[in-house]
Amino acid sequence: MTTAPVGHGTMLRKEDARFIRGRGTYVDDVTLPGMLYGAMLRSPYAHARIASIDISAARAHPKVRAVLTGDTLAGLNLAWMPTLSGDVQAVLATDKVRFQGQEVAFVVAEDRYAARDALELIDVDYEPLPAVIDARQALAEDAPVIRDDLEGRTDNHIFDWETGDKAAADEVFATAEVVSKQDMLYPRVHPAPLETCGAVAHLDKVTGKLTVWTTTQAPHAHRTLYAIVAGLPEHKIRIISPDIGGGFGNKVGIYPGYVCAVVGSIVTGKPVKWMEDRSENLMSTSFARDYHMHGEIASTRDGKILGLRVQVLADHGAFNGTAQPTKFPAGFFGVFTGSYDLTAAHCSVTGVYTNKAPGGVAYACSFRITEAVYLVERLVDVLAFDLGMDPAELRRKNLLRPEQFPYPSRTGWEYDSGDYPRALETALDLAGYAGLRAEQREKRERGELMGIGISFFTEAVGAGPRKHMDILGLGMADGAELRVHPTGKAVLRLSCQSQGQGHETTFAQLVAEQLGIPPDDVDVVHGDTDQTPFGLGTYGSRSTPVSGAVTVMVARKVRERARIVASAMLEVSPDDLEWEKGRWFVRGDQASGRTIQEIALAAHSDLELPEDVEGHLDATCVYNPPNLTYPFGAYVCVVDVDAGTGQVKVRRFVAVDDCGVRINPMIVEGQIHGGLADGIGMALMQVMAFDEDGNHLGGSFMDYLLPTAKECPSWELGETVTPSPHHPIGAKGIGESATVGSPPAVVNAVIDALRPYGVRHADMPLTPAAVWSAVQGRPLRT
Ligand code: MCN
Ligand code: CUM
Repeated sequence: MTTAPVGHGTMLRKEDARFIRGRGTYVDDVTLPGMLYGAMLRSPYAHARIASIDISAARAHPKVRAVLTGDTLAGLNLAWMPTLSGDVQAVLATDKVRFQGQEVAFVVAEDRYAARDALELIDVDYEPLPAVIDARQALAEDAPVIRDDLEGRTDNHIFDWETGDKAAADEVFATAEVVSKQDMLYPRVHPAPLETCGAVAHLDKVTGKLTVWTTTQAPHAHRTLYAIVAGLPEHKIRIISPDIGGGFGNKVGIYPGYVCAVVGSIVTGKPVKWMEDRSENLMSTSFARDYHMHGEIASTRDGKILGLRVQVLADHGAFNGTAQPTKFPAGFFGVFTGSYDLTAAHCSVTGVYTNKAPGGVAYACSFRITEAVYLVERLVDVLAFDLGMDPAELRRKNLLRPEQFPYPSRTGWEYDSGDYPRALETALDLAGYAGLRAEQREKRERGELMGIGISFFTEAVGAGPRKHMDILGLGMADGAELRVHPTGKAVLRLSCQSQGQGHETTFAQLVAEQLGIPPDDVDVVHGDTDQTPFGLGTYGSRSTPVSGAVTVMVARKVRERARIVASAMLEVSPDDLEWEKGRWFVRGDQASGRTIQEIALAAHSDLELPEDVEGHLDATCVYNPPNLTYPFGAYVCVVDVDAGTGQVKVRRFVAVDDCGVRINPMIVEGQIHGGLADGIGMALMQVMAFDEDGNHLGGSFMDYLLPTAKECPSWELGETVTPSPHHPIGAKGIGESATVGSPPAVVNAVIDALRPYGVRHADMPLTPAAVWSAVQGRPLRT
């Protein structure tokens, strides 16, 4: 491994020094004097009216300090809280429970065990109601109305949204030589970070300041939400996001448990910790996907794709709590035209309530691009199947060409840069595509099932231009502050928040590259609203595109300030100075320079500076991106399927990613490895399933399966580098690319393997049972 003392390049992660020694500080490691513990009582029913709640026995428990119910919260006007999608969600149920696992009462006790024990002493009288579990039944005439709390509500409809040009798409389809159609489900899955969600809340009665240590990907946005919900001024709220043990979107929203910990602290006057267990995490926090999609693709007989038409039924659960920019109720699903040059496209999405947990986009989703990429990449393979064409050839024929960039998509996006054919060819070469097809032919003759799956994806990450994108009215921009100490060491303060992505390393590298100092001389501070500038946080792979950009800008600002100081030191005009990594020197006189460290010290000295220049190098910046960045990639997956058992083995996986300029190639590859494993999980083993009464069937890792090294091949990575034209160093996001791009590659490979059986499509997860059923011609329905 090479190490880069300055700037971009592979270097080991600074944060790993504490992580791999077990020395990180996670929320559950936070212990305060006099701290109490909260536990949540949850609904056993998916849909039931609450007739009564008797908390007297729980209250009488000797170690219990408080019991909160919906009624207690209603007295404080906190029984309901706003969701990130402009809906409301019950903090503790008052009228009804609307999904199994919903929060009903909160016990605060002297220790965790007493809190849990006391939950059993609470007596809730439920009157069960019929539940809506299948989204396809949610809009039926006789479907029970889930959200009767909303005034005038007579059905389970949330929104209708559409994008593209319907008339143009219909015209293309009316005259197309070939139209292929396919229904497909992207099942409900869960981000399942190893660290579950939790909070330690402490209201200091003397100062009136509320401090919340919490698992959040967006500390500043959370602070503003708490301010709105609790009616406290923002400067009286401090959100601290310590080390986070994986987020994957699970830690974007605010959960009832956080609010209850806050109220528990207000009521008892003590710090209150609440940490959910694994089942609570899986059953009640942000799920992902649950998109029922109908796709149609039109083409000429020789495989020129002309158009796409899509209808989606989106299951949003009991409260519309999806996290995405306000104007985008279906997230960025609108990029469903993918990486292809076509004439027209149209899509409509209908959101419905069901008796399931709220949430909706989490799990490395890039705001629903996961679903969009899966849809279009399956459709292209279905078309290849119908045309009898090689799927690589079909993609080759239709990919956008380099000269089409910046490319205005049919649904209103502007792809910033790309060289798609090169990425595809690089992947096919790495895989040895022709050889694989030859091997497959031989195996088929022997009756063995081998499949080769391709996917090509384009993402839109780095939300976003503030004028188009906000969350609850907060524009999607980020700040950075860079302080340079007299000795030339620096502190970078950021509004984004690492959950394992290595920001302490890569953001230090960004500053190091701009200032020409070692990355170890740059300390990165994030995750504390009292210590960092405002910004919207980390999700949608926006840290590099947005916070990365502002980091480079603030470092360049510091460099320019250093130039003025250097000009005073060298007694020349700033215009006569030239920058070389780490120092300013007088043009034409290499020996004359001053290093950034010398300049930093001089800036704090008695050096005479021009009147309008303050005596230090510190700077702040805010960045409102002009556009998203559009990373892309080409994946090839090779599987072997056992026809007797339906078992799928992923034998090889080639991933060629293009995220523009890479800051730290090792970290980028780690992000890709993780996302590829996610893809195998979703494609082959994961689904949040429910029975018809709404009982959750995936409440543990025995039922909800995570892929391990055993299911993963040794990843084969390649890369191309197409810089983003508008990002200051040409970087694009990478954090979700592989999770987005890999599921269709795996599914396409399995379907390709099943070709001898005439299988054209089967829904994820392709468990042995699902594969076996598909082979029998009776695909499973989730
Ligand atoms: N990077 C780089 N060069 C690039 C792009 C990125 O070196 N051209 C580096 C970045 O500096 C950063 C990492 O790669 O250290 C990921 O950067 P980016 O793509 O900007 O993504 P974010 O940092 O915004 O991370 C969010 C993204 C999301 S939304 C999910 S979900 C997800 C993911 O990151 N959750 C993760 N990866 C995860 N990885 C871990 N370990 N844990 C999670 O919870
Ligand atoms: Cu959508 S999961 Mo990530 O954006 O935190």
